[in-house]
Formats: sequence, C-alpha cells, structure tokens
Amino acid sequence: MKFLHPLLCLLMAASLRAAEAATPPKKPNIVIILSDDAGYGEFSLDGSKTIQTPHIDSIATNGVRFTDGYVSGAVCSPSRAGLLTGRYQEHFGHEFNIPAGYSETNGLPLTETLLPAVLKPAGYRTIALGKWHLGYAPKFHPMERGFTDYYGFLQGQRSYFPLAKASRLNQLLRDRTPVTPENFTYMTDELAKNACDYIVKSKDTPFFMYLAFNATHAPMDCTKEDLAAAGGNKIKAMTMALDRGVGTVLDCIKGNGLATNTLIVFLNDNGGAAGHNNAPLHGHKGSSWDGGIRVPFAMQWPGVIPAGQTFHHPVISLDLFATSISVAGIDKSPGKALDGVNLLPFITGKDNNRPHQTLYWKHGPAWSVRDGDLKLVGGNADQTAGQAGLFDLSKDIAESNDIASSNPADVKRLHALYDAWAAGILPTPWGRGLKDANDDEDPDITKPADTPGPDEPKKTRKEKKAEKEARKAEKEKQSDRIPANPNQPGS
Ligand SMILES: [Ca+2]
Repeated sequence: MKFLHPLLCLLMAASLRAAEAATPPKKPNIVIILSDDAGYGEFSLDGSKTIQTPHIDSIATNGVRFTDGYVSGAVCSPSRAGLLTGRYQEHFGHEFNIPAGYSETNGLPLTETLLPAVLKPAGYRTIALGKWHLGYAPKFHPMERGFTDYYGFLQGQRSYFPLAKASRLNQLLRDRTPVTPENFTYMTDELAKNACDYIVKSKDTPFFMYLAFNATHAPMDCTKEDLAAAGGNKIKAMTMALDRGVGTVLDCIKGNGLATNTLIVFLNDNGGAAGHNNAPLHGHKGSSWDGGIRVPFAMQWPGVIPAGQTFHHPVISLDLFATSISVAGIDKSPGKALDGVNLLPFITGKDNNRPHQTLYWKHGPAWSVRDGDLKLVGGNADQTAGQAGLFDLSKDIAESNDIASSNPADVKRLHALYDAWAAGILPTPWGRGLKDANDDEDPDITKPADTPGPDEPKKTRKEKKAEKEARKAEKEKQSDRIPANPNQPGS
C-alpha cells in the first residue's frame, strides 16, 4: 500500500474544511398546515373536553400556542389571500369569496406577490396541497403563483371521497393534470399521505409546504370507522381525521430527521362555520366577532422557539409571510409592503412588545378593529345597524359586555383608526359572489355551507330536515346574544 505524503494529507484536509465552510447549512423548512371552517371549541388545544386533538396540541407543547391568534378574513378565500400575500386582502380587492364558476377575472389579483414566489428563488421547493380557492383560470393556478408542486383541487369545497365524474373546478389535480380515475380512501388521509411523500422527496433541499386541508369544511363526509369512533358525531369524526392527518405529517418530519430544522405552523382559516362549536367565542364564520376571525393557532421550531409557551398578544395570519421569509434568510419581500410582522423575535424572548398595536377586519357590512385589548365591532347580523359595540378582550373573550356607552372617547378613537384603514379598501372585482349555491359562502351565514356539489350525492329528506332544525336553533341562539344597546353612540 502506498502512503500519501504528509504534506498532501494536510492539503487535502485543508481543502475539505474549506469545502465545508463554503457549504452553508441547509435552510430551515417551513410547513404551514391550514384547516377549514373548524370551530374554536373543537380542539383540545383550546380547551375542548369532547374532541381530543393530541397531534395538533403537540405543536403547542413543542413550541407556542397563540391564545389571540387571528386570521385576516372571516371566510375561506379572503383568508387564504391574506395568508399567502402577508397583506390585508381588502386592500387589493379580495374581500369576498370567489364564486364557484370558471372565470378569467375572478382570482387572487396577479399584481400580488405570493410567499412561495419569494421562497422559490431562494432555493426552496414550494409545495401546495389541498384546497386552493384563489381562482380557477390557468393563470391563477398555484404553479403560476410560485408553487413548484401541487396536489389538490381548486374549488372551495368538494367531496372527501373519490368522484366518479369530477368537474373542472373540483377535480383532483397533480400539478396541472387531472387525476383520473380518482383513487383514494378519504381526502384528509390522502392529503396527509401525499404531504409525507413530498417531504421524503424533498428532504435534501429546503422546502416550503402549504398544506390546506379542506377538513372540517362541508360536506360533512366522514369514514364509517371515524364516525363510529366519534359516537356518530360527524364534526368530531372529521376533526379526529384531521388530527390524524396532522400526526402523519409530524411523524414524517420527525422520522426523516427534519424536526429541528423545520418551522411548523397550524391554524384554521376562519371562525367555525354555523353548526360548529365556537365556544367561548361569540359569532361564527363570516362575522367580525372573534368567533369569525380568532382561530386555533400554534407554532413549533424545536431549538429555536422555546417549548410550552402560551402567547397572549394578538398575532395574525398575515405574520406568517414575514416570519417565513425571515426563516429563509430573506430580508425583504420584493412585492408590496407587508402588513404582517416577523413573529420570531416576539416568541424567542428578544422583544417583549406587542407584535401589533392595531388589527382590522371587514367582510361586507361586518367590520371590527382591535387596538390593544379594546375591540370595536359593528355591522353584524345580531347588531343594530349603525351602532358599534366596544369590548375589552382582556377580560371579555365572549364579547358579551358592551362598554361603548361608558367609553365614548375610545369608541371615537377606534372608529377613527378603522376609518383610516378602510380608506385603503379596493372594490372586489367579483362582488360579493353570494348567489352561487355551490360557492363556499352563502348569503345566509347561519346556513351551513353544506350544499352538495353537482357531482355529489343528494341529501336525504331526513338529513335536510335535521340541517334546517340546526339552522333554526343557531339563528335563535345568535339573536339571543348581545342585544343591541340603544345608548351606544352612533358608528
Ligand atoms: Ca373556511
């Protein structure tokens, strides 16, 4: 055997060290898991005693639970538009749900820059799974907006089971190609399994994953096994499946040795839809009460974000853009100015201030503004037109004690803040888009968005009757809450 000259050995060692130094550590992965229409009171994360969500809860145990975690939109499509742009969607004309009809104009405006489009040039594989609901024409497709991979469906809702005759809007797509025939067991498990497949395929490159489960949005499809395990409660069955899906993804990340190099976020896209348990919040999806906009929200990044934290200052889905690009080492978005902030300094103890002093919401006539812990709310179906209520969320999470009449100066101040923000609202090109029965959103927000799509089985008379009764009970419940205060100052 020939021995190498000692000088050559030294040179080789030096060049190896130089190569190591030249290879920066792999950028952290970013995984955003979004659920759909679930109720605030349907996760043990936020105190549910009847529905256990141990995998979702584990994200908070390993990191942080945001008690006052908000989304920017009270319904599906606007909320997603805000999350993926990091900007108040009302300011770029995306206040309302996109109607469920093919259109060249109806989609997240192309003038906006989406998070994956910023991460992709930084070396990220950018993977979207599940519900899109941000436009149906090819130019609005996820892969035209910065995603490198897509597995999901474009519409705001669809069956959780394979469709024999899918439509252009609800068909399952792999990238841009329809999956025919559809062949899977249950959508929630299918999305989770595919998420893991992409994670395995991407483990040697940094990846950004946007995993948008349609669970637990209508239709209320569940497997026989889940329904039996949930004692016949469909929402519980679907939530258990959702938690199982999150568990599949978490196990996959851990099993592939990626846990300490991956930021994982879980949140729901809007307040619980009618029929869901939103306790202890008031109102539901579509409203500007906290029940329309405050959601289960947790984040982990072991080794960076201290574990077991509960964070009480308000945060918002808009923050995920700024947080993600910071994780990726990007100083500034090349797009328009962001409304969200990087949350990392606040949850790693470097900054003890509030991430936000003031947050704003609008969905049709319903509007609100939260400044510190005071929230001014107006325009909801259970409020008197032209009168806004003022609530101190530090001691009134249910927005049940209207303090407007005794705090006229605060009402005036918060109203002025809201008016200044609202001055920047652009009209939504597709209008409210509420008439389409197959749309995610219904003109009557107390009616569950549970209308079967054209390719889905029709409901039995018994199911329809049960739903009608549930809607009636919900309306009665809402009209019992927070009676209008005739002494409130005008708004
Ligand atoms: Ca939704």
